Amino acid sequence: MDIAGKTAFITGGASGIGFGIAQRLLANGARLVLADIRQDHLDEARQFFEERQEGRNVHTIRLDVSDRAMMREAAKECEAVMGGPDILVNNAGIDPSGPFEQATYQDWDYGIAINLMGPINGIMEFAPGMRARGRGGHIVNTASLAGLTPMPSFMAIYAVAKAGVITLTESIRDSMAQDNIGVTVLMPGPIKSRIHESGQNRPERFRDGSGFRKNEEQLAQRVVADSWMEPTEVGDMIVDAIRNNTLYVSTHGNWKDAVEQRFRALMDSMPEAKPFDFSATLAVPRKPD
Ligand code: NAI
Ligand code: GGE
Repeated sequence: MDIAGKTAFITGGASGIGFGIAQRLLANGARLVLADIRQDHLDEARQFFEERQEGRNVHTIRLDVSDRAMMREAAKECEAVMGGPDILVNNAGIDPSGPFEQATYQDWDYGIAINLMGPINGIMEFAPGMRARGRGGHIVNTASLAGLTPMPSFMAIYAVAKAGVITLTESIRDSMAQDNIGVTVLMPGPIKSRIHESGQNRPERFRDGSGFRKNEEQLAQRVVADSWMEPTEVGDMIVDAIRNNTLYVSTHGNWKDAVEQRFRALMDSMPEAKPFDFSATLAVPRKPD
């Protein structure tokens, strides 16, 4: 699809990867709605675009992607102010990692609510409008290479959510294609961002009873490495993926061997197929009364 003249709604669009995608979509002629839980990030992003005389092409909305009512209101506001969206980027996410033995239900609920249910909520609230407008479009979901690569228990909650985002994107592809809406799942390696501030972004209702408080404080001290990729470089990859309706976008080849090993072991575990018409057995009523 063409990007010029289209509206893009980007969750977590005021920092890091989302902000990099925002900059490159704007540079290619899109109008932006940036939705973010952090008002300070939104104010900073707004100022960035105003300084470049692009303020009229950027609208900001405070949103927690785990709040379905807020997501519904954000969809209405986007349509009213900027039209569309034609492009939905479900990118907002946090790092909910910590010693697995210390994880509580609060940590699981938090990690899944933001990193997996966030994209699901985005699709549930935005896809019907995108379909109804009949203009086609594109949906980008930010997962991670951590959703494909075998991960340590420290990252279990994150990896579960990101594997879900990959499967979510793959499994809605045919349905969205019926309405000329393409899908992309982004699987980044290390990118310069403020993901180490995740502790500040944990919604109030997920705070009490977390086992990861110490870990969040340690994470907050981590410094961004020069070797990590620039978010605008990721933005350029997403511009190409939207134009060409590319399903998978990986930013780094560094975990290829680990992913290959995983899939080789999976293939090796599968016996030779015996003739069996599975779809025919699904089609017949199983319990006649
Ligand atoms: P970031 O922290 O710089 O940007 C994320 C933005 O999302 C922030 O502005 C934050 O305020 C916002 N946000 C957090 N929780 C939110 C919520 N509940 N509702 C709405 N907005 C919320 O971090 P980064 O790294 O740019 O993260 C973006 C996505 O990229 C995440 O899904 C992350 O898991 C993913 N990712 C990041 C990688 C990296 O190396 N930075 C690598 C692979 C994936
Ligand atoms: C840069 O910060 C992070 C983070 O705090 C959590 C997760 C990630 C980045 C990413 O999603 C990736 C790194 O690119 O996750 C991994 C983390 C550790 C080892 C391997 C990873 O992915 C293959």
